[in-house]
Amino acid sequence: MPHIHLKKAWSMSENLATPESVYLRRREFLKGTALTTAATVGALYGCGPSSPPNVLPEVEWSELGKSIYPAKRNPNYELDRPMTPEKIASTYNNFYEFGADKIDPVHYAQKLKIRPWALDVGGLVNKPKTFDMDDLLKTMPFEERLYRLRCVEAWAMAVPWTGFPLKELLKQVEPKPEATHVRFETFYTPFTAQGQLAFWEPWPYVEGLTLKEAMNELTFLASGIYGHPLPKQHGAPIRLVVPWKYGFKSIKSIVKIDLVNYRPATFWNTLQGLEYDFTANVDPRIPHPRWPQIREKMIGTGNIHPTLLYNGYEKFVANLYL
Ligand SMILES: Nc1nc2c(c(=O)[nH]1)N[C@H]1C(S)=C(S)[C@@H](COP(=O)(O)O)O[C@H]1N2
Ligand SMILES: [Mo]
Repeated sequence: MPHIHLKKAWSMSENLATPESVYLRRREFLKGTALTTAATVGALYGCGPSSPPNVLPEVEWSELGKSIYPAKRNPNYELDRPMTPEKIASTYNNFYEFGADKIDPVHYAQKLKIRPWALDVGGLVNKPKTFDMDDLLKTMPFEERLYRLRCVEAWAMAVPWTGFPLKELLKQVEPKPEATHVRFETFYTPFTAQGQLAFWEPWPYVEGLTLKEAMNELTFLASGIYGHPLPKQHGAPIRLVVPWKYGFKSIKSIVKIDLVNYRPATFWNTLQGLEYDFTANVDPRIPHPRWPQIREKMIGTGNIHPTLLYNGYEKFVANLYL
């Protein structure tokens, strides 16, 4: 492909730098209804901060956390590009519960109460269990992994997560043989998470994987980043990280995990099925209606890279899709 063409494709995606949601459609809806108040509109559509805070909000440490972070780095997962600076990664977030702009979560997610935090794991399992965050900190094999995360909006970052493989948790609850998929659910507290006031959106945020995908060694539950507990805007106290799929699969602030025998509905697929499919593997050959997927831009450096099949994690996951 001639250079000039690529350049054009890229700048087009820049101009279309609207968020993951069809913002305009929401606005039209709002205009057409008398139900909304100015306060709701303000909360949902900005009138908010437009720049990062001078100092990043402090992360909340628990006693146990002090013995976990920073965890030993697992050398099996290497980056092919520089790590994204923390200040960039933690002020450019998608967390629609706390607003539709990238800058919103660092400001608004601080309202989220993350302690105590219960994670309910059940459904088609022999040993359903509600894990307190502290139980997990005490019992799980924490390690650090360097992963790239690729958003469908064609930006990417490279960060050190701390956590453990999801399969370690699933083993503890013993999935029944009839379980085929795993369903994940985020909290639902519309009074602290203003984005959830949008009653026409399918809150709470839900996601899903096949059981095979969930058991893959890459599928990670993260409770930390950059050697410390997760800041709230990254999905504290615990979030999924699925590095070979578009970022929207990596659901934040999980309260519930269920083993099921059907393909679960997901937030973005329910909202805009034509743009977000269930599988959502990173694949430069599958065009997206709004963002060309051939290339991606690293936040921070702005460096452009070709998009890699399975986000470059082919050797770990290609066997899932034979
Ligand atoms: N609960 C919840 N999880 C979510 C989202 C969200 O809006 N709500 N956004 C997703 C999207 S689109 C992306 S790209 C990643 C961004 O993760 P980061 O902000 O930690 O970089 O989180 C994903 N997880
Ligand atoms: Mo995303």
